[in-house]
Amino acid sequence: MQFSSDGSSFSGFEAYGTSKVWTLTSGDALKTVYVRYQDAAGNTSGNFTDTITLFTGSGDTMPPVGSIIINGGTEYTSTTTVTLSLSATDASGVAEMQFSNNGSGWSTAETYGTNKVWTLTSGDGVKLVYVKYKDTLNNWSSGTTNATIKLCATQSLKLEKVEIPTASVIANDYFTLRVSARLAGDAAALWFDNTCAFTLTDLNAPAIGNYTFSGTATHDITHVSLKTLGTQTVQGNSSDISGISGQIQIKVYDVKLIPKAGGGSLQNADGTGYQIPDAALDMDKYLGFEIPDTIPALSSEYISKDTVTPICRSFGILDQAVIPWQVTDITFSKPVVISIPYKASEIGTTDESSLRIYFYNKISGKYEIVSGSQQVNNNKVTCYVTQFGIYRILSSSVRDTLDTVCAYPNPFRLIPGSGKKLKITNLPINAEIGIYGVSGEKLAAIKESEQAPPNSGLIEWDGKTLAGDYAAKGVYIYVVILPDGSKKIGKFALLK
Ligand SMILES: [Ca+2]
Repeated sequence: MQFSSDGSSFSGFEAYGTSKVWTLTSGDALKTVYVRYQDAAGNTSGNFTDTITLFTGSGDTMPPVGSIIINGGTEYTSTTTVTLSLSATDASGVAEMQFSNNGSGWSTAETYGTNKVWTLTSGDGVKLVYVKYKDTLNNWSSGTTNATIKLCATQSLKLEKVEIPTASVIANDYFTLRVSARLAGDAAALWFDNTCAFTLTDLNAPAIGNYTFSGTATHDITHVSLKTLGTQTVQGNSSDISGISGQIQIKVYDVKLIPKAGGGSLQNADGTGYQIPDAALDMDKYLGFEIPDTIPALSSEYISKDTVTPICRSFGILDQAVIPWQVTDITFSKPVVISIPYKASEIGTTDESSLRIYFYNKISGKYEIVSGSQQVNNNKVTCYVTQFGIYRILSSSVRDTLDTVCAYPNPFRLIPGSGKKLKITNLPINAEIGIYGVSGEKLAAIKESEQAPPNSGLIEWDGKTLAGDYAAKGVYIYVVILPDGSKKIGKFALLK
């Protein structure tokens, strides 16, 4: 037989016996002893082994070396229950482990393993978990091995406008937006450590930059402003933990102090605007506009058609002394200009040139088309008015081409006193017509914008000449002329 401490370097063969004094290698550790046997014919066996731990109190004094990972290394946990992943090595083998939340008070030693469910101390913040490992020779590591995780029970963000009124603002006015982390049930969090990003429905407003919370759970963002009329939403989202978010809705008004002398103008980022000439006011006034929360419904207005979504503005004196703010009507001593914008999504397939501004008559409860010429360009409609109140864009029956213009009835039977009129319809904006005899004499000149109601794409002729007499029977020519010079000529017969 022969012996070895490492399985490769063996002692010389000696006579077989049932016991043998053998010297282990030095150093406290788990030791293995190898033996091989040979029969009389010289055949040698494989290795046979046994182990024994050498502990002399000297030798292996090195504690295990190890590591700890909390919840697979994620940055945040929303609960105090976490899973620890453990790893340690030691020359003598790793035997036990202990844990601590503070590095001084330790859990009862337990058999070494690679997983452990552990409870953090309560209260949001950065949490440390410490581990100590012990080898088979009772050498404990020092307990400085630790890992961190952020305990964050925040479920949502709360966004508030600090200044009163909390849900209204004037376009371009600065306000302070308070962002706070909230626990379940909207309770205020005491600690928050996240980066938050903000989005606004008001695409004209300045962007709000990211903010990184690092401990405190409330932050005031100053100098925030909105620009576009209507109810705008500011949304905050945590970039670190998905699902932590919050939003606020703020209604944007616009207003300006307009002096009696000289007048003035205001235009919002959305295109809504007014121009007040000199001396249209009896005194200096804060004139403004808003998108009303409740838009009066359409009843049976004459030749009008609704847009896909209501396009409405309330113009008036803005009273900020009451909450919610009030926009009150005002009458001017001379015409002022108003403009109302529209978006493609608001009008759908409606012919843009048919869009007109209507005034909401609060007494009759009906919309009345604003008389006089109206301009439609650059996605807004502009007209003259003599009072502020609720105005709305509707589609009238005016057309954008001369192709469908027609006169009826044809023949037109003129019966003086009957009230029957020749109608020329499907007219474009600001059309004018002339009616001529076949020899070229002019019988009538009529502007569509001066008809009652105007801006309806319709001109009516009562059969009277410029001299005030009824026209004689015969064939007549009508010529439709547009401001750009384009013309359409048609004929009709007049009977008596
Ligand atoms: Ca050791």
